[in-house]
Amino acid sequence: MLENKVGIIFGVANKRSIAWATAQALHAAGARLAFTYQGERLKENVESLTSESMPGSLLLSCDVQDQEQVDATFHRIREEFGRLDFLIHSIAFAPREALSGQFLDTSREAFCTALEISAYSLPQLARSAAPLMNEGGSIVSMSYYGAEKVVAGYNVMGVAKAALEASTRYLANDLGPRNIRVNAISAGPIQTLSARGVADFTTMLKHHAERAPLGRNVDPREVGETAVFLCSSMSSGITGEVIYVDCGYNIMGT
Ligand code: NAP
Ligand code: 1JT
Repeated sequence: MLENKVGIIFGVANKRSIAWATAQALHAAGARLAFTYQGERLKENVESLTSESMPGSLLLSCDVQDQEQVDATFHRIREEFGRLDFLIHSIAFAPREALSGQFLDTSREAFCTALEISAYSLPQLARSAAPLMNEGGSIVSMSYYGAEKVVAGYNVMGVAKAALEASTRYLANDLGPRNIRVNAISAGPIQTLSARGVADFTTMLKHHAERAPLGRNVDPREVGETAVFLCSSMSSGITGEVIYVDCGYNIMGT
């Protein structure tokens, strides 16, 4: 479905990352991929993951808080690929202390950091990617239900995801005339590095599975396959949307 397409994926930290499940699905669909990781610490992880199944992938270090690294990343993409068909944004961060207790107590610093890394990075990366998407393109980011409804403990990340989802709509409007589509996937809870250490995450997973119409939690592969759909021409009429891949959890009232 994605033969002859080239794309870049931000946010593989390890094999549990949603970005990795997405990369595997995109690769299986025939796409050529570039990966970015944050700092040398994660380089080995991404190298060992890609070396077996996707040799020849382009690996680049990129911290979105450093504009020079972002510029260098897209410079390399232009050199190596000459163009881009899709971009996967699968990055988020908030200081740990902001993800427990009350949202009321969020510090200015925690708020700004969470919004900068988790939301501002979407327009930031889209701005650099768009000039490479000469034949149209697709930009996909990862959101969560806490953007829309209060989920205890999600706190400032919920506010950041609300900004990410609104950014998706404004970017879709800006980039639509260039045939670049921008969508978000709202994934159900998945046990990843980010989720690890979140108090009561296991309880949350259980509650989610019990309440969801499908009676289970989402498999990261299902998120990846939805990303393939959003990057392919099968979704050519869809932009500015938030698509729930959560086993139906979000439709429930009581
Ligand atoms: P993950 O594997 O920990 O991925 C998060 C990624 O963000 C990591 O690769 C992390 O790198 C990267 N990142 C953080 N700060 C960065 C920066 N300044 N520059 C570049 N990259 C940075 O966790 P995940 O669960 O797969 O998260 C991926 C996305 O899915 C996030 O947007 C998350 O909010 C979203 N999501 C997750 C769930 C869930 O339940 N897990 C549900 C819905 C949506 P470092 O490890 O180096 O910080
Ligand atoms: C971050 C973290 C972003 C955890 C995340 C996230 N997006 C989804 N999750 C999983 C999650 C986390 C909480 C939650 C529900 C789901 C951790 C640190 C950095 C960014 O609360 C009910 C807290």
